[in-house]
Formats: sequence, C-alpha cells, structure tokens
Amino acid sequence: MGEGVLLPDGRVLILNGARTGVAGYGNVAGQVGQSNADNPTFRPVLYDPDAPAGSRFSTAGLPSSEIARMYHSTATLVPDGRIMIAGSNPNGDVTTTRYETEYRVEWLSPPYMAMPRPTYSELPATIRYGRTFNLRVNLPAGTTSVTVSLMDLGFATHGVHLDQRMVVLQASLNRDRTRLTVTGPPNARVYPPGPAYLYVVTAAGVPSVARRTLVGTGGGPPVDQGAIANMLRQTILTTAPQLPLPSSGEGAPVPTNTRRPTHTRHHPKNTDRP
Ligand SMILES: [Cu+2]
Repeated sequence: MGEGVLLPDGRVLILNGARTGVAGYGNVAGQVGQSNADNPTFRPVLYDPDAPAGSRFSTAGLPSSEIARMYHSTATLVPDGRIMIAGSNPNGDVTTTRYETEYRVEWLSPPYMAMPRPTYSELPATIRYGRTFNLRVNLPAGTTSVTVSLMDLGFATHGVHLDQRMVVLQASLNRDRTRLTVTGPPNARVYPPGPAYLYVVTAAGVPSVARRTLVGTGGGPPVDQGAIANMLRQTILTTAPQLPLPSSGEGAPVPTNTRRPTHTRHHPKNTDRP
C-alpha cells in the first residue's frame, strides 16, 4: 500500500502504507477499522536505480513521520519539488479509533529544497513531438551539465500511482550555459498528448521548480467517424414510456433524426454475427 513517487532525477521515493495486511477490506481477518493493514511504515525509503546493486534502497537522511498513512493514503510530487502526503485508513464517515480519520497533510522537502537551484524561463505553451525549443537557464555555480525531465505527476490512491510518467528529453547546453536546446518527446507512445511539467535538473540531482506545458498541439484526439456510423447502424431505438423531458440541460431532447428518447438496445441485426 506504499506509493512510489518518481523524483525529477529518476530516483524513487517509496513511502506510506503498512508492513502487514493486504489491499481489500470487508472480508478479511484481523481488521483495524475497514482494512486489515497494520504496522504503518513511518519512514520513507529512497530507491536509486543507478546505485550499485545491494545499496539501491536507503533511508539515510529521511525523516520519520508519526502519522499512519494506510490503505487510503496518497503522496505526490508537486511542481516546486516537494512531496505532499495525505490520507490514512478506509473509514466510514469520521472515525476517532485507531487509524482515525486523518486530515493532516505533510510536506516532505528533499535536501535539494535547501540548495541553490537552477531556474529557467521561456517554456513554450505547447511542446511538439520531435521539435526543438529553447529555454533560458540560470544554473547554480559549478553546474557543468543538466538533464531535462518531462513529467506527468499523476495521482495516487490505494497504493496505485496512476498516470505517473517521467521522460528525459534530449537537451544540450550552449557554451556559456545560459541557453538550453531541448527536443520534444519523439511520439505519443513515449509521452501521450496532454499536460506536463518540465524540470531542469543539475548533474547533482537538484531540480528547478517545474512549469506547466502541454505536449502536442492541444487539439482533441482523432475521431473515427466510421466507427460512430457503424455503432449507430447497429443500434435501434425501442419504444419506451413517454416521460416528461426537461426542456434544457441534462436529459433534454437532442436534435437528431431518431426522435424516440431513452433506452437504446444493442441489436444483433446481422445474422452472420454471433
Ligand atoms: Cu478504497
């Protein structure tokens, strides 16, 4: 029930959850409240994929919490680089017994929050696939190289972090280290169209504050008119009780050449289909 939160430099902060118990509740033994999760994990662990095997997990320098963050907990990176932590146990309404309803939010500030940080400006409103763009950067003294992380911060619940993504973009610093030429992701499989946050990260793992942009053109997804036409061909409208309809808003009649309202039914009209 822990969360794995990607940091802008590719390390993963693992936090929240419990050391015993399983996901799911209502039908498990040994419940505490509405879950059988117990023995909360109070101290985060940092996973560094680039460290030597055997020393990739570390708690060094990480603080302990006193708040149990159980099955209904959450954690996320935010644009300024901190990690927001909230939630606790599944509880009906408000509970004051063990693993009580928890309203406190914690903010974890990794060491880079107190270090000199890179800044940048001139992020375009949209980033196009495979196209280059330029950022004006201001780097901490001694910085010789940077990476660029394009991130979807996603959202986490029940130990699942949905939609989280980090793509390291191709980037090169100019000679006086004031401008960065960056290439957008190659295609929509690498980064789907939509919102993204861009962090400039020093070789020492210190990220800038992220700014928000949009990957792609900002246009809607392609529409398959053939599929829509086929669905309508395979659909007939059946007679339903004539109920009064609102004249506007949700449920109002929609201008169409099939006037009959309400229930539709899939109709396997073609006998050559199952
Ligand atoms: Cu739940």
